Amino acid sequence: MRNKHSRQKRLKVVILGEENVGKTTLVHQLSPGATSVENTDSDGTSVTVGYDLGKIEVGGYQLHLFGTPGQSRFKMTRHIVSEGADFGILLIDGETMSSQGMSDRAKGLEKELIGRKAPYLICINKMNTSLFSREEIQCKFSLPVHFISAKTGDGIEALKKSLQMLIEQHTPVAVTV
Ligand SMILES: Nc1nc2c(ncn2[C@@H]2O[C@H](COP(=O)(O)OP(=O)(O)O)[C@@H](O)[C@H]2O)c(=O)[nH]1
Ligand SMILES: [Mg+2]
Repeated sequence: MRNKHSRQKRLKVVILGEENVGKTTLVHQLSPGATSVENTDSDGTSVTVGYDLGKIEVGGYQLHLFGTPGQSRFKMTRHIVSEGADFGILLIDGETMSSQGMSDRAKGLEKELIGRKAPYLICINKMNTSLFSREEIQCKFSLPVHFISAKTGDGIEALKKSLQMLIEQHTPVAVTV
């Protein structure tokens, strides 16, 4: 049986974002042994229809990472996969960002994290191929954002440190009685 202490150290982190922003790539970059439930579309592209599942250790916490499907038609699956999330990562595509910043769909996903009371980080992916500067992107957001490339691994170590800080801010220290 797991004790109180070990239960507190296991945390569920969900990764939300529209399709094609790089959620699956991020889970596999963070957790090289990750696995994904995917389908291959008629044009040969892989689409997450279930979830991506990875596991990493950050600052003594065991994080179970769940990448969610982005398409509206998989909303129900996303809700099931996100159930009980302790923390979240909202992933945004830094390549296709519009002048308004976050799309309405991304804002909807952010509301889902807020509704679940899951503290979250906003990550801008594909910075290796984005035509926008960090300053141009940051000024579209009210919160500080993280810049990464899930593909090349740029910014991933900094992301892990920020996750650790977020967790430490929101996770009570285990008390042994
Ligand atoms: N240029 C670039 N492409 C990326 C990056 N991360 C992911 N991709 C590509 O974006 C596409 C969608 O990635 P995927 O992880 O399947 O997105 P998901 O639908 O959000 O799970 C794939 O072709 C990835 O190779 C990145 O950091 N830079
Ligand atoms: Mg995916």
